[in-house]
Amino acid sequence: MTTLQPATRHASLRAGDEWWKAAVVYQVYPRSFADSNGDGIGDIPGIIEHLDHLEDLGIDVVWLSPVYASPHDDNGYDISDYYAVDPSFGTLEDLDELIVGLHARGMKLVMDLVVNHTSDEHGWFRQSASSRDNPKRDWYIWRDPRDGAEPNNWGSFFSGPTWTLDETSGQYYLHLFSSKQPDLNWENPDVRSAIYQMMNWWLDRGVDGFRMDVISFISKHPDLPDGRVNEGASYADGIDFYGSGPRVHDYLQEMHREVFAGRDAELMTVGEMIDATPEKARLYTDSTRHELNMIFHFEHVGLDHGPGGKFAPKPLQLVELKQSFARWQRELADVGWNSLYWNNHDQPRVVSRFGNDTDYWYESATALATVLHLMRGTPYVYQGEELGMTNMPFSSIDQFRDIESLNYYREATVAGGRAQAAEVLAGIARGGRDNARTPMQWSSDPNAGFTAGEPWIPVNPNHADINAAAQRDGNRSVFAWYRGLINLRHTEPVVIDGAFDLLLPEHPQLFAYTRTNEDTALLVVANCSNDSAPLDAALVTAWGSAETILANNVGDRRLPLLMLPWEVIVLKRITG
Ligand code: ISL
Ligand code: CA
Repeated sequence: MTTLQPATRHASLRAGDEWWKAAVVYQVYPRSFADSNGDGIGDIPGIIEHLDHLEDLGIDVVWLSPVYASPHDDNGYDISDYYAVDPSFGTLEDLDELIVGLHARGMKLVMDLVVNHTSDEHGWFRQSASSRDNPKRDWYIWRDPRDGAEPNNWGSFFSGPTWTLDETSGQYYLHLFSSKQPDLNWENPDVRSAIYQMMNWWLDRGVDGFRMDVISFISKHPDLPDGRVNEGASYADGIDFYGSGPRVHDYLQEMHREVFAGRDAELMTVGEMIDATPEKARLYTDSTRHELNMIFHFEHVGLDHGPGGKFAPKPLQLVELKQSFARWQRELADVGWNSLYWNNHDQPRVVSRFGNDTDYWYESATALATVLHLMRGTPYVYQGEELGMTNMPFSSIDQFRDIESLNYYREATVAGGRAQAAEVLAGIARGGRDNARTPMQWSSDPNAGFTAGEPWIPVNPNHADINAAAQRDGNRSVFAWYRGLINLRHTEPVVIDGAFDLLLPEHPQLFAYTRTNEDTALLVVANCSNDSAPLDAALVTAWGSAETILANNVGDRRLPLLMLPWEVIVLKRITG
């Protein structure tokens, strides 16, 4: 068993390289991380109690999902005050203490920035809705009815139309997400400067950057044209008219001038972009354009969506997955930078989704981690991923909390009747976001050590087996494997700067690639299937004499003629 070694920070960074190119980011979803006061909701003091876990893992940056004041229609992605911490999460002083605690351990804090929309309970929206001539009316997107109904035919991400009628003024307001998440009008310069001011306030307070929620949606096509309605759908997908809209690059460059210029060397920015293509990503992340350091695209996490969407999934084709990654690696090789992720608070757990969470739980969790982490880009680890946390065995609708799943269930069962209910439930059980939001599994104690009270969402019953306490000290654990991968990025320059080349692109089981720079070559080969896979004899010959086995998750061996199910091997050769 070749075990990856624990962390040494950043020995692999070369002079002139941006620090975040050698960094690994860990996402904390505060509601589900650790509850310090027994109210069943994770909070900031709970995070502070677990800083050792993050330090042991070796991560460089924490991305904290929203902790701002919020009515929690969408678990904090609906903000009612950007300058306040929600009491359910703690206080501003707690947040200051978290920043100090992270900085003292050499880690940074990146805040979630949700500025495509606010809560409808934000003071700005309250004023905007108060009358047609309120000075903040134009801070949101208001339109007259069209033929007595919605101004256009766009559908919301959370079911239903993107428009809600305000009875008082007789106008509709736009919301791409829930009706409690009205979209801000970025066309208005006062909106933009209020946002920049708020961002500066947080940076002055010591935060180290932002993960920008659906930031490619901030510039809408001025006419808000109708979209095409797919067969069987009630509403159109309007993304062509708000995804990377006409002024998005102006806004991001202005944001850079107003917020980041002069202090961006120590900071990090990453934008969430559902509509991103490699071509768009190059524009957003080309460092000479001064927009963002990197983006999250959705291509690889859409490959198992069926024609009916995320709640009607189809099997993943490994060949498509590899070729998608390879294309992004290639397109952002000379301009821009990739972010690498399997999981976040919106995605089902990868070991259940693309791996095998029963027969090959450890092997598939470590194999998938390895192929992701050794590509070029900045890897993101979502809380619990480092433990191989799995999807939740949901069996009834009252175990769900997520507005997206609940609205979808309501709409689909109304449309399809009771007969459809079981099928719809199976769909949200597999594809729903609550899979990522069950509490972090700290121990085999009741409620997985997450809370002394009643958790806001059920704990996965498998916490008796899968938990941090059981994994932290062992060598053969998913946690130890992640720690090793993070250390490899920190110690091997080739992981950061090496050229990426996909091998065996058409192979249906093996995910294999090399990374090469002027003095080192790495070979990564993973069998991403439940069956053994013969290896190409030429490859075995070529790499049979490699000096170092960096990692193997089934035993201490060089390239075999037959890769076991979910086996992964990483070899290193000095070439220069
Ligand atoms: O994956 C998705 C598309 O169906 C959605 O789950 C998700 O809403 C989308 O990825 C946008 O995500 C971000 O903005 C939303 C928020 O609900 C998500 O949690 C956030 O990550 C609205 O702020
Ligand atoms: Ca709490």
